[in-house]
Amino acid sequence: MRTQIAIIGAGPAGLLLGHMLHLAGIAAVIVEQRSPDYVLGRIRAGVIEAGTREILNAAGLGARMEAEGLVHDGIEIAFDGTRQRFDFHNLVGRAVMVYGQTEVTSDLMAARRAAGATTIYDAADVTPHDFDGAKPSITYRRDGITHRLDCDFIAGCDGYHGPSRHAVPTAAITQYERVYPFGWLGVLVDRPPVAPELIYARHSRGFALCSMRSATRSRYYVQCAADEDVGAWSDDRFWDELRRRIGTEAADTLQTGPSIEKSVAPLRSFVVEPLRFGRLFLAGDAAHIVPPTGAKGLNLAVSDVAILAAGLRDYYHDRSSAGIDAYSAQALRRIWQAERFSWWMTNMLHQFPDMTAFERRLQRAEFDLLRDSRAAAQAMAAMYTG
Ligand code: FAS
Ligand code: PHB
Repeated sequence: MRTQIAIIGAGPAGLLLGHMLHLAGIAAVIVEQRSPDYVLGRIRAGVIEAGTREILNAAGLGARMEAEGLVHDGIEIAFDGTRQRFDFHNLVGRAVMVYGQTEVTSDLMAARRAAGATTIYDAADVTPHDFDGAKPSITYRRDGITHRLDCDFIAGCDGYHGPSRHAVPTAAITQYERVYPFGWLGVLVDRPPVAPELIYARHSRGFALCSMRSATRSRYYVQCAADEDVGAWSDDRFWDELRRRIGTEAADTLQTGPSIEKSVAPLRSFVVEPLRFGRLFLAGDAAHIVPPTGAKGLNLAVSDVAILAAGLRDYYHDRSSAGIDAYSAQALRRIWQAERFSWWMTNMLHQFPDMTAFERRLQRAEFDLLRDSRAAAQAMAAMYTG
């Protein structure tokens, strides 16, 4: 089989890239190791930045998001029980959209089906080949048969554990990483959210986040050990711990119920440079990871793909390689700003096992600056809303 762009991974990055290329009349085949249901079953991001909302709408993907998503003009940060609201509309004139990654992925899958474009699910041993030459290809095994897909370019949208980045010779790639000494234990519950907007809570027992997916479905997180055993957490134990961390006002209004999903996510900051290796491009989590504190992961994947799709459009429409040649440097500028913001939010709000009294006091100073300085609050709001 042959196509113009072979995309590895049918997560948000791969599906959005496929959609944008389809709109530009460029053929792409997506090869995914899991089933569609498995991909949809992963509970991940919840906040859509203003820029991401614009990109999805411009690509004709925003109808259900605009109909069902929740527009939020701000967030609250609770610091040792004191809650402070940050009004994004007043600070930077922007809002965010609360709309789960599962829904974004579902909308992307529906668009791909409507386009009649090829997505190969349940593919094993997906491997990129010869991307340092002029005739790249990928191979994969399905139904006991090894298939080869010849292409002009390969887009590695296969997430942190995918094969694309690992296929690059180590001498050609630089990795930057910070692994955090904790994780997030997340719960999904069909109960109304505890507050109309997200609450990020810093507490001596650890960080907590009150988020949501709709007016009747909430998403909560508590900081936990990086290797936490999710089986050791009954729902009651989770709700008791969450109440301790979010302050009495929120704790008194928290509506609990049976969890419909419960999982532990490790936290790391990670970037590889560059993002292009001959005819292989890396995008999304295959290229970078941020701690979810800043709600940047999904949004970064979207901005990578928007830059890459524009470059590939110029290549095929205008025979200009300027866009794809500039992809890595352009994407990395945005990536590193999101990495800094996510690292900063994570350092301000989490308990670190080896934190000194001075560092603990600095966390308070960071919060006080946000509360007392409009300029500092505007900087945070600008980064959070994207
Ligand atoms: P994805 O990982 O979503 O997709 C990669 C795809 O490639 C997957 O479908 C995978 O099955 C496939 N793949 C992997 N190996 C393959 C192979 N060998 N062959 C073929 N296909 C292969 N972001 C936020 O903003 N907020 C959050 O709260 C948040 N929580 C997260 C929790 C977890 C546990 C994780 C892992 C991530 C979380 N993220 C969060 C970040 C997340 O939303 C990612 O940024 C987003 O999924 C990035 O999308 P992709 O780059 O498409 O990567
Ligand atoms: C979520 O709703 O899953 C969510 C929201 C904001 C974050 C992280 C996760 O910063």
